[in-house]
Amino acid sequence: MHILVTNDDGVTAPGLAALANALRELGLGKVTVFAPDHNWSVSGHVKTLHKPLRVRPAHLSDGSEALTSDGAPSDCVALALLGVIKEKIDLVVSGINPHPNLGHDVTYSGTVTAAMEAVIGHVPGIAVSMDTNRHPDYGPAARIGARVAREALARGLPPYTLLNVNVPGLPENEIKGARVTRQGLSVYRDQLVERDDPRGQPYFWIGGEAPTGKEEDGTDFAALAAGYVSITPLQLDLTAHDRIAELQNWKL
Ligand SMILES: [Mn+2]
Repeated sequence: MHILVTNDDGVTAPGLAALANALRELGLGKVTVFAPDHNWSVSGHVKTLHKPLRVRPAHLSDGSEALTSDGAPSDCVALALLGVIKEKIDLVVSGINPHPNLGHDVTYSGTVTAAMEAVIGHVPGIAVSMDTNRHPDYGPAARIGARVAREALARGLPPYTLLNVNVPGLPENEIKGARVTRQGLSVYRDQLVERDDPRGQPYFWIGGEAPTGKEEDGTDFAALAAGYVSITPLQLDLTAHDRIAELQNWKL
């Protein structure tokens, strides 16, 4: 098996090295790391079509070898699957992001959209995030991510389906287990900051408090709040299927 590891925090981020090492330690097969050359957090699902992309060798925070590019996380995955990496790729794992990706975060997240790009390329994708504000050690999330990867390789994933894994910020012996969840509802607390630049022209900055979420039963938010790993199967079909019949009655 051949696993591609990427992230959205850049090739030198410690969560990337932790994830790659945990996957290697599990002995699932060859692990190749190809990640952006700078931080693309909250960059969304990017496809760079209007400028060339460069690929060059790089090193992870632990000194091990990787590839990097000036493209987005999803560009790195696309480049790899399109042939920059010659060997067939069986699984893409993205992370470990140092902050959770829950609820509506998923389309903003470079970590999750890298896994989305994998499934567009017909390769299973897994995104792994954890709450390092509460617990800075990537070890538990790395080992959990590797175990999810092992299961995904053994059992396969349906087409166009990815797994969004979030690990609570707790020591490993305090994590209660894993729950399979649905996407919850994010509560963003963004506030507009308006200032003047040095030439007196106004600029705007999206500020405000960190987002929270509704901890309804069965959701990713509830699992994490209760000390469980959250594993949400996501699909790229965003259709609101139960609204189709109603819309068909509109006078269009
Ligand atoms: Mn990030």
